[in-house]
Amino acid sequence: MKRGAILIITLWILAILAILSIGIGGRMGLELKLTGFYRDNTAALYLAKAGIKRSIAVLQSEEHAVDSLNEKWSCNTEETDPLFKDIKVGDAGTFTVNYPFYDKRVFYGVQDEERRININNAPKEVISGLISYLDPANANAGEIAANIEDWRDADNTRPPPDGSPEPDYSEEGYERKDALFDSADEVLLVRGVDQGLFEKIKGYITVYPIAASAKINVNTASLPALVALGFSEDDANAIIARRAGEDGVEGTADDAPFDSNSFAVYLTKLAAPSAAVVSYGSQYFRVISTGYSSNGRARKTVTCVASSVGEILFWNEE
Ligand SMILES: [Ca+2]
Ligand SMILES: [Ca+2]
Repeated sequence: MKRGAILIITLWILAILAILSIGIGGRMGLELKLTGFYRDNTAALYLAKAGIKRSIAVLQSEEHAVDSLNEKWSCNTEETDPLFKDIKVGDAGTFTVNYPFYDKRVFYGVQDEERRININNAPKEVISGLISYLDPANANAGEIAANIEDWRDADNTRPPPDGSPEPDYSEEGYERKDALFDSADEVLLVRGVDQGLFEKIKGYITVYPIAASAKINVNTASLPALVALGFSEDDANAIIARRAGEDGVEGTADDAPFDSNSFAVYLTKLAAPSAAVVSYGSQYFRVISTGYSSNGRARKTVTCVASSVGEILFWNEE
């Protein structure tokens, strides 16, 4: 009788222990899964960061007096000299640094910011020209460009001969910034810029460097950016055709970038403020690097803007 009771108690204890261990086991399984998830994500992030480091190293190794679309930082032909595509890092995984070129090709490399119109410092005629070209039905391009200039400059009156007060934003419920743009979408706060216009121009504008002056590289600028500078569409197309070389394709070995001598004939066609911002090289670059964990479970993209000497101006992880 006593022995039977002990047996039953023992069985109960075993049953309870079994239930407990199943519970702990389940918990451990979840925790292992979470740890694995964390490990894969961390690996992917650091792989993406490795791509940023590689990009900056390539930028630092290059001369930037003349920068063109076929240089190794811009468009890397991975068969001969893989720098940016599916680069293996130990057993952790790979990174790829790439971006879509204007014609939808994928370029393995980074983009210069000087191919875009910098809304922090471009002459207002250039900004107006960009809006007119990308949004031809917009009758207020000149006024919007003036508003953008008012937003970014420190004073509160328009330059002479106008001299009128800059628009005030009390109706919108905020104040005019009177300071440089920190991000491109901040331009949505400027009077006259709505979502529709922003969608049209956002691929062609930058705020980097956040500074009172910057250049536009005619060796990398898009057709809209060249027209914004003041070139006719024909001239802009001729510039692109010339720099593309004999094969007519940009980013290939036969590209023929401009320097100040070969561009002189075009430079004379520009008004003085536009001519003053033309350059043939670039100093700021946008790097989009994606890391992939080796088991294919995680991927992370780091986007950054860096100077040619490795200074970081913008950083985003997702
Ligand atoms: Ca102002
Ligand atoms: Ca070419």
